[in-house]
Order: sequence, then structure tokens, then C-alpha cells
Amino acid sequence: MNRVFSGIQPTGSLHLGNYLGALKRFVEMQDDYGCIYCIVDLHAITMPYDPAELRASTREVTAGFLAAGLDPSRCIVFNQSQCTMHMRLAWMLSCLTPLGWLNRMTQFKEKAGKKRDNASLGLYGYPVLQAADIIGYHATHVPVGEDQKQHLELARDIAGTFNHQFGVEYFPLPEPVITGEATRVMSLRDGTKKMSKSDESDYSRINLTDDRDTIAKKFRKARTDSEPGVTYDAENRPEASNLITIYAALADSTRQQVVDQFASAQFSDFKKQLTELAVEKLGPVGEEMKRLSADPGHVDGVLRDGAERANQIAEPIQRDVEEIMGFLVP
Ligand code: AQP
Repeated sequence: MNRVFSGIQPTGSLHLGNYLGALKRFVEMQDDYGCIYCIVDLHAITMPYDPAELRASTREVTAGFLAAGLDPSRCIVFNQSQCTMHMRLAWMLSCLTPLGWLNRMTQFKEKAGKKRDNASLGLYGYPVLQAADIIGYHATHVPVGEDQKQHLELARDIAGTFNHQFGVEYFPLPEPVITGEATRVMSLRDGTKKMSKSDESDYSRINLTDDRDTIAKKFRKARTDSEPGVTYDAENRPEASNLITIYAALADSTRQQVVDQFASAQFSDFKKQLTELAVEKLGPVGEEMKRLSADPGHVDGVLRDGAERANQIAEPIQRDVEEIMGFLVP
């Protein structure tokens, strides 16, 4: 049976990268697979955080899921901390995961930076929790952006190790689903860095809640080069190419089609058209997020109901795992 699991951290405002790399895929898959979409709040505490902001962001990201088109009657939407399987299974899997595998994880290196010794054990073990998130539901497909590819490979290795070590064929090996034109949306200020919630500059990203004027200003100020035309060249024109990629993904077309469409246009005109397209596609999502944010009772109800359904799937799997591993399960 096919099952989808994926998550987004409530670490700040959802941005265009989250939308094109993940959320849009979530919505496209919701009728073809049994889908479980999670606001991964346990991952959000691996870096220093503020409890009130975590609470607000958990509701905001949930509102983003719903506003983008996820329908809780067709998929499960819940916050990770409400299903204890994630924590229990993460510990068990961490006892099967060699340190050498975790030492290779580039996200840890990037996030820990130079102050590696001050980084938390949770940040280091983040990919093991992520493996538990996925395989704890027997998920077969995981829609993610390009940056999560390495973590997905690790999740497959951990699932394979479990099966091998205990002589079972219990966990399916999950497949990453990295599709679409914009699997890695780059910062609007620096075409070599990915667009990220935690970037200090708000001008580096388009937030789903940005209004028309803000979107227009951010694209106008987006860094480009001195070439006047609209040509795609990821190596020599990274910022301009990123904007072409964004246009293609928003328009559900291809980069080549965008380049052909704007073959005789100036880059400044292209930016204006990009703004119009972004406002047309993101405006309704942002409006709906604002409407839902005014109704936290509804959002909390969706999460509560989703957590109940997630627990119903996860509990028998957790029980099987404990039996396989030799725990006495009364
Ligand atoms: N720039 C991006 N382009 C395409 N996909 C992206 N994703 C994130 N940034 C981009 C995808 O969004 C999903 C959720 O990501 P996350 O919030 O759980 O963690 P992240 O990848 O670490 O995202 P951020 O925005 O960079 O968050 P912070 O700053 O908190 O670390 C994933 O599928 C991811 O691939």
C-alpha cells in the first residue's frame, strides 16, 4: 500500500520555497495516496526557540497547510508532539544508527556552524527523528525539497538496518518524491543560498502572507545581474535563473517555456510579470491563512482530530517494533 508522509517545521513564516518544494506537492498527492502531513514541532525545538512563538507558528503553519488546499477530510494534518510514537521510535532507531552516518549530514554542519560544541544533541539526532516520523507510519513516499534528499537516504538506510538486524521485512524503504521545476528555490538576495525561514533578511524570501506591495517590493529589489535579457544560466546567472524557475513553477510550465515567452522582454518587465503571477497564485493562500489565523479554535480542532487518526495508525506499528526488538509488551 502506498502511504505518504511529510512535514514542515513551525520555525517561522512559510515561504515560497516551502510552498513550491513541498506544500504544492502535498496538495497534488492528497487524493492518490493515504497522506499524513505533519507540523513537526519536535524538530522545531532543536534550535533555540521561544515557546510562545512555537505555539503561534504551529497554528500559522497549520493554517498554511489548509489554505494551500489540504483538506482534513481527505488527508491527516496534525502536530508531531501529539503522537508519542515519534519520540519512542526515534530513541530505538538512534540505538541502531552509527555516529559515522550522522557525521556526514550537511544540514547539521550548516546549522551548527562554527559553534558545533554548543549545538544540541537534538539537532545532531534530527535525521533519526525524521526517519522515525516517516517509517513509523510505513510511509512509502515522501514529498520534499532537494535539501532533504540526504536525510531521506539516511531514513532508508535506518529502515534497512532495522530489517536486516532483526531479520524481518518490516519497514518499507521510503522513496523521496522530489519533483517539479522548483525543488530548490534560492534566496532572493543570494542565488547560491536556499530560501529559508531562518534567513535574517526578510527580503531574501517571499512569505505566503506577504501582501501585493511587499511581494512587488521584494521582487523589485531581488538581486540580479547586468544582463538585460531573460536567459536561463544557473551557473553564471544564478539569481536571474532562480526567478525564471520560480515563474515556471508558479505557472505550472517549464523554464524553457518561460525563456521562450519572455525572449524579447527586458528583465525588469519580466520581474513585473513575475510579481503579477505571484500575487495571483499566493494572494488567495495568504488571505485564507489570515482568515484561519483569526479562528484558532478551528485550527486546534483540525490538529486534535488529525492526531487521533495519526495515533490509530502509529500505535500498532510501534507495538510491533517493540515486540520485534524484544521488549515485553503486555
Ligand atoms: N528553498 C526551498 N526550496 C524548495 N523546497 C524547500 N523546502 C524548504 N526550503 C526550500 C522544503 O520545505 C519542506 C519543509 O522544510 P522545513 O521547514 O521542515 O525545513 P527546512 O528545509 O530547513 O526549511 P527552512 O525554510 O530552511 O527552515 P529553517 O530555516 O527553519 O531551517 C521540506 O520538504 C523542504 O525540503
